[in-house]
Amino acid sequence: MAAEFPKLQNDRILRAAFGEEVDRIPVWVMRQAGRYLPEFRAFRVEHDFFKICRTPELACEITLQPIRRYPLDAAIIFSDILVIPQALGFEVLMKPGHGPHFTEPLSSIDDIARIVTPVDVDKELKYVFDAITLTRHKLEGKVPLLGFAGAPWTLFSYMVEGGGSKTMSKSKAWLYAHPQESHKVLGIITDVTVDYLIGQVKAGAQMLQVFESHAEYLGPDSFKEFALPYLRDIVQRVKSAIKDLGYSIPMTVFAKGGHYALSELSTLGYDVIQIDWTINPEEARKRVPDNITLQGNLDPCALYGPADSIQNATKNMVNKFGKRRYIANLGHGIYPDVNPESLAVFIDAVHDF
Ligand code: 1CP
Repeated sequence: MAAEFPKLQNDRILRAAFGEEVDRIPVWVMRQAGRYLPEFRAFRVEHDFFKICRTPELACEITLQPIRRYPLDAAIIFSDILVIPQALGFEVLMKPGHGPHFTEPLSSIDDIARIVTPVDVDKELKYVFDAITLTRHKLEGKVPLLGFAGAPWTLFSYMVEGGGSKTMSKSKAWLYAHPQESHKVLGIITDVTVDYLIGQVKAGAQMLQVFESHAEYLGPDSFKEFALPYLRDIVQRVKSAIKDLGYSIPMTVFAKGGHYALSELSTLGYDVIQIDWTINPEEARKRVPDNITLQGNLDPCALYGPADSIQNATKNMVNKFGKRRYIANLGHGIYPDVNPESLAVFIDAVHDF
């Protein structure tokens, strides 16, 4: 199937992920297709968020917007981590300015019976696979296309909280009051996520990232019990299945605020570990063995500074990571009120190395 896609012209990010030499440091940015771009905001006036996700032509168009504007080294398919809870039977709305909203979150353990499982991903998430295949063609081999999914603990916390939360106290209460049931739900999410990521690769994704965005709410012990085993399960099952299909695809894990678990994360089988801006890259290198690539980690707020300050911060960051086994990125998604010009300064500063 891969042979049907246009030939890849820029494989820097894949080479860096596998520890091969690169002529210049690859760079992409989380949420690179997003509200900081006027062309994205124009789209959102006309289209509901999940309608864009569910319409391959629209998702493809949004994915390509930042690629047209900037010399990025990867595209990431436009979608959201919450398409998995939707496939499990939850209604999720995206309220402009407020973020995601579940109409009926998991409010008691009896609600576990409402979860629709098993999920036929080829049917329920076909729209994502179609968007990936279309985008892979439309990219014309310019840069690799990344796929992604939310990690089980992060999705579980949304399914219980029903939206964003400052403390995650409802979902953490489940971990302490109902550990057995929590594991059951985490297992259900893991199974569908494995099928989903395999489906993305079959559809044309050339690299995969798993977002454990809510790692910061756990601690070493709860992460070890409720996050780590599922992150391991995902990488091992996906890698083994795609290997049987003849693919070799790098996988990245991002446990935001989870530095306390960096050593353990390094043992799971991911090729790349993304870090946020609250850890010094030199410290991260010490804790992660040198057969793993690091990705990150400029403070997204650095992009509010003037050009010379962005250039200095970027230079400082790259010097700390070193050029080998490195993919440049922000430490979290780009904020909606960043000036698009500032992103260009960041990308150029990385490439100028
Ligand atoms: O360009 C890209 O990076 C691809 C698209 C992408 C990705 C990878 C979007 C589009 N969302 C995501 C992942 C995602 N979604 C994560 C993991 C990464 C992270 O930590 O940021 C998370 C936690 C979500 C959940 C989510 N979706 C939030 C956070 C809410 C909270 O709890 O604080 C929000 C605001 C969204 C909506 C969303 N997703 C994507 C965009 C561009 C937007 C803005 C929606 C809009 O236009 O109204």
